[in-house]
Amino acid sequence: MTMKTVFTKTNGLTDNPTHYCPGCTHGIIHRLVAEVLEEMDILENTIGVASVGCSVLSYEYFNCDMTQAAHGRAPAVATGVKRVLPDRFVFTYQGDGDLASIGISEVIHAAARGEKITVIFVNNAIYGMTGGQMAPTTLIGQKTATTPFGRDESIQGSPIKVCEMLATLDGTAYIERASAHDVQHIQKAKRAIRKAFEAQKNGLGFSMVEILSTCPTNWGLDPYESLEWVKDNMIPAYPLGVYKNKQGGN
Ligand SMILES: Cc1ncc(C[n+]2csc(CCOP(=O)(O)OP(=O)(O)O)c2C)c(N)n1
Repeated sequence: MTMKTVFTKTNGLTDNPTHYCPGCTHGIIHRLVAEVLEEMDILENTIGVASVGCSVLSYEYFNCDMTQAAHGRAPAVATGVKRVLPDRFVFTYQGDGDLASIGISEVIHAAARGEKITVIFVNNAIYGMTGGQMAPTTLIGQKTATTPFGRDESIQGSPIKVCEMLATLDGTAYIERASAHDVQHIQKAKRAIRKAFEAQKNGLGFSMVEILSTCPTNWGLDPYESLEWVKDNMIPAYPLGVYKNKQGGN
C-alpha cells in the first residue's frame, strides 16, 4: 500500500529535538520562520541572531547561518552583520524580556535607523527562562514570580506596546502583531513573517513581527488553557493587525 505524504518537515529546521516545554509556541514560531525562509528560497542566504531567553538555543534549530547576541543586543549584532553583508537576509529572534526590557533601546534605535533587518518578537508576557518574573509586557493584574499579587499599574506601570511604539518611527517598513494560539492565526502569523522578509528584500527598512505566545510552565496553566489565555487576555491588551506597511498591499 502506498502512503500519501500529508506533511514534511521544512528544510529550514535542523533535525535537533527542541527543548521547549509542552504547549510553548516557540517551536511553532520557529517552524513558521523556517518555512518562510525555505519558500522564499533564501535559507542559504540568511543569517539569524539568537537572543537570550528560552530561545537562546535557536541557533541549534534553524538550518541557516546563526550567531548569538548578549541579552537584548540582537538588533545591534544584526545591524553589524547586515551592514557588512548587505546581500544577506538578517533576522533576530527575541523574547519580550530580551527585546522590551534590557534590549528596548537597541530595538528602538535599530528601527529609528531603518536597519534593513527583520525582528521576530515572541511576546509571552513573562520572563520564561529565568522562572517567570514580570516582563515589560506583563498584563495588568497578571501574577508572576515578582508580582505575586498581580501587576499593579500604580507600582509597576503599564505594559509596553512595542508595535504601536515602533510604528511611529520613520525607519520602520513593516510592523505587524500576530498570534500563535490557533491554526487560523498561525497561518496569519506566517503571512506576516513573509511580508516582513519581503520588506527586507525590497530594501524598505526595518521590519518586525510580534507574535503573541504561551508560557504554560510559568503561567501555571496547561497547554490548552494557555492558548485560551492568549485569546481571552493577551489579544484584548495587544490588538492584532498591521501597524505599518510601507510596501502596500495586504
Ligand atoms: C545581562 C543579563 N541580564 C540578565 C540575564 C538573565 N536572563 C536570562 S533570560 C532573561 C529573560 C528572558 O525572557 P524573554 O526574553 O521574555 O524570553 P523567554 O524566556 O520568555 O522566551 C533574563 C532576565 C542574562 N542572561 N543576562
